[in-house]
Amino acid sequence: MPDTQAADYDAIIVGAGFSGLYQLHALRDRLGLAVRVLEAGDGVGGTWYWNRYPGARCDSESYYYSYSFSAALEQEWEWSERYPEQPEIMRYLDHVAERFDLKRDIQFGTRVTHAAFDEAAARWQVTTEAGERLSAPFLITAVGCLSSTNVPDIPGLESFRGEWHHTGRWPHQGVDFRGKRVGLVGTGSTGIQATPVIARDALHLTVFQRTANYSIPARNGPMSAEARAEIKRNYAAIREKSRTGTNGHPWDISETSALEAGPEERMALYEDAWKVGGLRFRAAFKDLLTHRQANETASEFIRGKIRGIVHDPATAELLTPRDHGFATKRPPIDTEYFETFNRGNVSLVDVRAHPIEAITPDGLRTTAGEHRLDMIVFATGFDAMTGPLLAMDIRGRGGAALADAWAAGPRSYLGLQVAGFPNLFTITGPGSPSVLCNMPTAIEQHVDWITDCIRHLRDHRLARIEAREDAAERWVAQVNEAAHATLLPTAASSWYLGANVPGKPRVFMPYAGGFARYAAICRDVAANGYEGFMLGR
Ligand code: N01
Repeated sequence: MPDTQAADYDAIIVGAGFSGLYQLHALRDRLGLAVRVLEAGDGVGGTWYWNRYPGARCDSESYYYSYSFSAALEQEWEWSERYPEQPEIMRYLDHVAERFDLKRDIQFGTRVTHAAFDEAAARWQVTTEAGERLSAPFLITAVGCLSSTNVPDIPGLESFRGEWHHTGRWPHQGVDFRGKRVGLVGTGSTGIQATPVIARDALHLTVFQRTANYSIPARNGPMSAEARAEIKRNYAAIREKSRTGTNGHPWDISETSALEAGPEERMALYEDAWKVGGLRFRAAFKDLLTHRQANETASEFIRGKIRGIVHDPATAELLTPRDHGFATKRPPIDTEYFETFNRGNVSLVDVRAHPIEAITPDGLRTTAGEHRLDMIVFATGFDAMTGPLLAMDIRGRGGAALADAWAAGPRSYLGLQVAGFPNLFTITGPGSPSVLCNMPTAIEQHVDWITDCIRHLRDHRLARIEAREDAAERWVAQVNEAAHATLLPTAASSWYLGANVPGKPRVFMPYAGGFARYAAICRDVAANGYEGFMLGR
């Protein structure tokens, strides 16, 4: 490591996606701090910078998958579609970065490899891959929940003669599928978005499915000028609804139980929700995520839709999820996913029944035989929530490693801080609603809380804040309790539980008690003098 003087700042932020950009604006422009953002990519965007795969589009609707902190920004930006495509979100975030003059404090192409808390100086010492050293009293991770890619460890991958890509590290110049036999591994939200788009261009697409998934039609379409104007007139109310709801989305969850509705009424409501499409299908009844039988009515409705869409009964059956309930894993939404299996150039392979054994120079071999491929796309997801944090080798008091503190799964207080790691804040960290929520809503709440907390410390001439071990202990129990009050932990292969990464501890990571309830807890904690934290000089 070069023996150079560390550059000093008031705060260092890691990541320049939705959270890092807003955190920079809040600390620099509201508190007047000297802030440095370190970003591995060559541009802003975070997860959207890396996830450029075909069909990449947001599952939250554009008008609320956006910042609310600036009314002027809300009024001037024009979303073109119901769900924004990856390039449109990139244009939006680039616009935000320019409009608030953020880029001058962002260092691109800079990956953080090490961060250690120097107790004597009460400062974080941060080291980058290039050996650069920076220091600041506060370290804020804005690294996203789904940014550490999970490429399965399949023997023989290095021998493959064709191209292969993970969707979360998609080449900037794009990929040409024309005339190619493409294999796609994975049928989560990403695989379900990519399948119809790849199938349009490829000579042949083979989808390798381990777990069949429910999916709801997105019903994407252009946003009319009238719809845009109406939204802009109502933005304050829309944001208020997002902040006071369960998932940070601006809509109500039905008050009706799926079990109390008669069969005809229930069917009619599901049909209506299917027509509207999108994630709000989940809100059709109040108990879809809390009551098994209620959940089964939604699951069975979607199974019926799959049977109705997919012509070949064997393919339809294989695409039909039976091992988990609807939305117990993060529900995908799609544009003609199931319809794509009616195309002549698409086939489906069951790698649950016949697991993948190896990648060969010419394709992929399962226990049932070899599939010859020119290209492989891994839509195999992420080492979610903890992966990006643990990749940085974070050391707290006494040199203790975050990896050791979290050896049995993540432990935090409010998903904001970890005991033993003073002045480290984790935006949308494990233990917060984060991925169960519309992300910008969750991000803004965290950034505002962190900003207010740092303001409080400065106003009171305090230098440190650290979560107490007993408070973290109680919070971990609350996170567990909230998860087990729902059906969410029942899906065996869910990344919410870390189940998709071999060897990862099975712990339900996000807080499932609802966004509004969580935000109220955070507010109360601050109002009660940062209860559960130790503050010091
Ligand atoms: O990843 P996933 P994703 N052999 O983990 C399979 C967000 N997102 O990238 O279920 C064979 O959900 C795995 O199978 P199984 C959203 O929150 C948002 O799709 O583990 N298969 C599964 O089918 C989402 O939930 C948007 O049995 C293997 C798939 O790969 C999250 O990102 C768009 C395998 C992985 O699914 C992650 O979604 C896209 C193996 N060895 C994503 N390993 C928007 O809103 C894994 N699989 C824009």
